Amino acid sequence: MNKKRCLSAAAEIRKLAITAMESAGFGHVGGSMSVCDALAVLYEEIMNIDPLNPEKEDRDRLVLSKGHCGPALYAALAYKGFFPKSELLTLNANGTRLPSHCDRLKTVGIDISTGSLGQGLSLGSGVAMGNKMKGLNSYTYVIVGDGELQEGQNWEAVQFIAHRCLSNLVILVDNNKRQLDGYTEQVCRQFDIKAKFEAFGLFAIEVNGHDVESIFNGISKAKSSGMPAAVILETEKGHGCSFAEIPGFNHYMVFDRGMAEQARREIDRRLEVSLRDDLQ
Ligand SMILES: Cc1ncc(C[n+]2csc(CCOP(=O)(O)OP(=O)(O)O)c2C)c(N)n1
Ligand SMILES: [Mg+2]
Repeated sequence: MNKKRCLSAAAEIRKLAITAMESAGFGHVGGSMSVCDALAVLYEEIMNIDPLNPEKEDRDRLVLSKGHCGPALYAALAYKGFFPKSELLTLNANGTRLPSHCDRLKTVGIDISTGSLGQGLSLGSGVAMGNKMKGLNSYTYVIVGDGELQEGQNWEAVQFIAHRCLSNLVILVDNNKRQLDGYTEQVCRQFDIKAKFEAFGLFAIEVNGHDVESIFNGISKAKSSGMPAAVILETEKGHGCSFAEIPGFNHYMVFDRGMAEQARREIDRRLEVSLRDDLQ
């Protein structure tokens, strides 16, 4: 993998997501930031997609089951050229093609509509099953939140995924330890997420969800296991956005241009540091 390119992509996706939410004046900053590094690796290094042919049949699919983090996915799609970056400024505005939550009928590059938590894995398993039946060489990646995993429908889907041996499906858990109104541990403990997936017969691996190399290696191992797989991304809610890296409530934030500008400057500075460290 090209680490430098992934680091730059992650920084750009973070900045674009902040810019999109800045235009609305608010947004799901915490969960959007925690998933940016995974989106960078997926779209830059892993997924077979073509922005010039977004409907090609054998493309890889992405289901952002935590659909409230649409701005992060829109940022990744704009970064890849699915639509102009300037369109990000229409986030959530009347008549926009970029609603706050993902809508496959509105946005080019979105494969599945999401926002009602708990359903993306079931939908993704149907997509993976259909593609397997068609004999397509295509992977389906489903990103779920750790709070979202409290919903029982997920585990029904995991059972189905194991039963049908859907080795063309990779679940990515954004384990940012927080949900809407607090720490997941306090709201409803997840216990050992990896052990739970393994108990259903999946290959499971934990990786540092803010380290592009670890993410890449984790997804590669998941794919080469030949089994349905889960990659648990150990992340921090709000990661990389200075005003969201706080211990209190950072799920949904109202912020102004000054805060956004400061955050973008900080992202540039951190990117410079990581690129320099990487050269040493
Ligand atoms: C079925 C359903 N119930 C409630 C909500 C409201 N809601 C939006 S985000 C959220 C918290 C999600 O937490 P988590 O899955 O951990 O996501 P993240 O931390 O990545 O934002 C909730 C309860 C929803 N979107 N769908
Ligand atoms: Mg969470």
